[in-house]
Amino acid sequence: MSVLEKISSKDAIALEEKHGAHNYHPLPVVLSKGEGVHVWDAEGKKYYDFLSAYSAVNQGHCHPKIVDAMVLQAKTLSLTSRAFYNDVLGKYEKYATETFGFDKLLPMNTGAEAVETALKICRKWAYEKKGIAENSAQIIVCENNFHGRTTTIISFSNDAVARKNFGPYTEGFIRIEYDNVVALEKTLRENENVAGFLVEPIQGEAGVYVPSDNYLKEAKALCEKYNVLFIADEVQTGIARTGRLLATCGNCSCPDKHCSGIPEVKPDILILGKALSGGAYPVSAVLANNAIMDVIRPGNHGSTFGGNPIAAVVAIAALEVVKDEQLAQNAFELGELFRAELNAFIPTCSLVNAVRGKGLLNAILINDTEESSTAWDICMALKENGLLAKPTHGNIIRFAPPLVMTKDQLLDCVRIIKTTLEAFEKQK
Ligand code: IF1
Repeated sequence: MSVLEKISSKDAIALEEKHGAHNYHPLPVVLSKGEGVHVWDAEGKKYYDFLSAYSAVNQGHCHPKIVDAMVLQAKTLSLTSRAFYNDVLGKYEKYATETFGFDKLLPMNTGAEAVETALKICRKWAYEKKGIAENSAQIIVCENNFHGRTTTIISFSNDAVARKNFGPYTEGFIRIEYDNVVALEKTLRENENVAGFLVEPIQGEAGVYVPSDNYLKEAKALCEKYNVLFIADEVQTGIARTGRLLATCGNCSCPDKHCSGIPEVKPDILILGKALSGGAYPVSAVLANNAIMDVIRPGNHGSTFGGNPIAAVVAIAALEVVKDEQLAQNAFELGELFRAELNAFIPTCSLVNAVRGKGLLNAILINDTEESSTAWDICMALKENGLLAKPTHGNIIRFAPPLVMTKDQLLDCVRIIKTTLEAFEKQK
C-alpha cells in the first residue's frame, strides 16, 4: 500500500490525531479538493468555503492563472536562495511596489515572519534615524491583537491560551486599547521612546472588530505628529478582502471605483501575507519607502525561501487576478448585500445579535456566552448543510468566502445560513 493511497475522512482524522501535534481543534471535515468558492471532502461532498483559509484564498481555490504560473516556474527554477539573484524577484518587487505605492519591498514567507521583519525595521529606524537610545525603543500595540505565533509576537498578545508558559517574553511593547486615539495620544505624549504603532485595520481574531470611521486616519496623524512609524498589519485585511485593495487604501493604483475618495491612510510600513499568493504558496512581504527600508543592510535580515522564484511569479499572478477580476469591487458589493440580507433576518431570529464587517470579512454575533459551544454547534450544522465556517470565540462566527463568488452563489449561501439558524433555533 502506498503512503498516499486514498483513505476515508475517518481514517484521515485518526492519522492526524495519532501522529500530528495537537495544536489545532479542526472542524471534523477532511478536504481533498478545491475549485473557486467550493471544496470537496474525501467522500465527495461539496461545500461552500466560508473561511478561505483565513482569507488566504481570496482569489478562489486553485485559480488556474496562479496554478499555471506556479507549475511553469516550479519546472524552471524553484529556489536559488538570496546568495544569488534570480530573474523574477525584481519584476515582482517592481510590480508590487507600484501596485501598493511604496519604494521597496522585503520578501518573506509567512505573515508572522513579515510582522517580525516590520518590527526589526522599525526598531533599527528608531535607533539610526529617530535617535532613540539603543535598546530602549518601544512599539505600541493594541489589546486583543493577533499578529502571529512567534515568541516575540506572542509576547505582546493578551490571549492567555496563545502565550501562557511560553515566557520569558520579549520586551519593548506597550499595549493600549484598540480604536482609542485618546489612549494612543496619551501614550505617545508620555513616552519619548516610541518607535512605532502596530495595528490591524480590522481586528480579525478579536471577532472581526471594525474600528470607528476615522480611527486609522487619526492614529496615522498622531504617529506623524510624534515621528512614530504607523505599521499596518494587512495580512488578513489586505488584497481586496474588505472591498478595497487594502483596508488602509492609500496611494494605490487599483482600478476599483470604491478605492477613490475614501480617506487615505498610507502606512509607513505595510505588512502583507496570505492572499498575496492566493493561498497557493507561502508569500509575505513588508513594504516601505527608502527613508525607512534603507536601514536594512546586507546581513541584517533574510530568509532562505523569501523572494524565491516560485513565490515571485505566484504573487504577480495573484495580484493580477485581483485587478483583472475586480475582486475589491466584487467584495465591496457582495459584502453590502450579505450584511443587508442578514440585517433583515436578524430581527426574526433570537440566536443572532448582530452582523458586522467590511467587504467579505464579516462575522455574526451569537446570542450566547463566550464559553458556550453554540457557535461551534452552528458551524457543525452549517457543515451538514454544505457551508464551512469556523467560530472565533464561543459566540462569534467569521464569514469570509473567496472573493470570486457570484451574486447568485452568495444568495445561495445566505439561504443556507438562514435555514440552518432557523432549524437550530427550533431544536434549542
Ligand atoms: C493560526 C486568527 C485569522 C493575521 C494577522 C499576522 C498573521 C495572521 C492579522 C500571521 C494570521 C491566522 C493564523 C491562524 C489563524 C489566523 C487567524 F484567527 F488567528 F486571527 F486569520 F483570523 N497578522 N492569522 O491574521 O500570519 O504567520 O499565520 O502566515 O492558526 O495561527 P501567518
